[in-house]
Amino acid sequence: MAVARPIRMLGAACILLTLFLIFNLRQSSDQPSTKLVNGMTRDPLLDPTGEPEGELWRADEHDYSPDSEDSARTNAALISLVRNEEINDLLHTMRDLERTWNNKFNYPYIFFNDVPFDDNFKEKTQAMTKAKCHYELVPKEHWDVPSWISMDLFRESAQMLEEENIQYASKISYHQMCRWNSGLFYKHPALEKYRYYWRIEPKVKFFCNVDYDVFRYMEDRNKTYGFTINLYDAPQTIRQLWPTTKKFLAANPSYLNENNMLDWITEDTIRPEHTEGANGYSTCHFWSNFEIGDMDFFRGEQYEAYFEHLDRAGGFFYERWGDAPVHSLGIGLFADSNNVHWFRDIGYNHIPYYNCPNSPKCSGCDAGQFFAGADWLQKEDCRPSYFKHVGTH
Ligand SMILES: Nc1nc2c(ncn2[C@@H]2O[C@H](COP(=O)(O)OP(=O)(O)OP(=O)(O)O)[C@@H](O)[C@H]2O)c(=O)[nH]1
Ligand SMILES: [Mg+2]
Repeated sequence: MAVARPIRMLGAACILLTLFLIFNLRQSSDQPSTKLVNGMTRDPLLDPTGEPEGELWRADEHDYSPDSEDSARTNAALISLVRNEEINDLLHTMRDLERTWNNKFNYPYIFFNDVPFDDNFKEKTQAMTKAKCHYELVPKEHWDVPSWISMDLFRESAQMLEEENIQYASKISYHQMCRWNSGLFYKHPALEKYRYYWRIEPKVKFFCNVDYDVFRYMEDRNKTYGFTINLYDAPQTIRQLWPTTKKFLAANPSYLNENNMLDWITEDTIRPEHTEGANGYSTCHFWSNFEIGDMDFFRGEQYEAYFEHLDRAGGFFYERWGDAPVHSLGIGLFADSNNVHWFRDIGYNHIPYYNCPNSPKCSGCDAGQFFAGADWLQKEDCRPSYFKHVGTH
């Protein structure tokens, strides 16, 4: 059967258009983007990046051997809440971290789980490092849904969030994980003797050789918290977090640090719909799958009372409050912003975002790359607001 010429032309045009779209889609997902968004005029990650200034502790100048009784390590550990099934993804993380940093410093790893670790997990993780690995069960009273939470209300709220396409809304363990990371991990007896932690997750990547002891850096400079990536959150998951926080602040005005980050927390011009959706909170947060922190801060009066207040309010279950916005609000309100540090020199990726500095010590990422994947991810970058209101330190 003959096909009319205009139809043939139309068919050919459709094929060409499809090929064009596929080509463009591939280009946008293959190529890292360094576009400037959200009011940023230049990305400091493109500036040549070296080590922080001042004295640094190095493995060739001090004793960092794994079994030394009298090593230069400070009281710090690498920690991860992880499942047995995630062993292979965790090994990738460990391989990267060992290669770029810990094979020099040999800080211990402490793994946490709500069920016992199996032998396979223990053997394979210990085989990745000269440092000591410890395997800990999360106490039941830290993991169980608290008695004041109504499961009926949880199911109803989760259903509503599901309808808004909020990932993991009905997955109770996700809520438990967020709550544990928010206010319980540092209460685990295995962490009692430690002050600093570096949190790692399965399947994250590290790109840059770091040749100084980052825990000693935290201690020597009196740093409270270190991050790599600064992001917007989904407002639907934290609608009541800021109103609940404001009530806490009204009842405890003296807890607010004089040098707080309120301007960053309440910024409302860059993505006004986010600030509005979260009832006054910009949703900007430190992405907590990477964090290096001082547990003395979290164990302190202000943060402890704040967590207790949030926990009682129920938003870890009735909404989907993440540990990232909760830590970020705690740090942003009660810590001195001079003591928060952007580890720009630690090249890092948790899908889909990156922190990739311009440094000969890095390989495997492109300087300034913020995301890999669809273009819209770029606007999730909250660093422009952070740099403006807090700084690039
Ligand atoms: N043991 C244990 N670990 C968990 C559980 N839920 C989450 N985790 C760990 O907690 C961390 C965060 O969980 P993820 O599922 O990666 O959460 P996420 O990063 O928000 O989500 P993704 O973007 O899918 O990675 C990871 O290290 C997980 O291995 C759990 O129920 N039990
Ligand atoms: Mg994750």
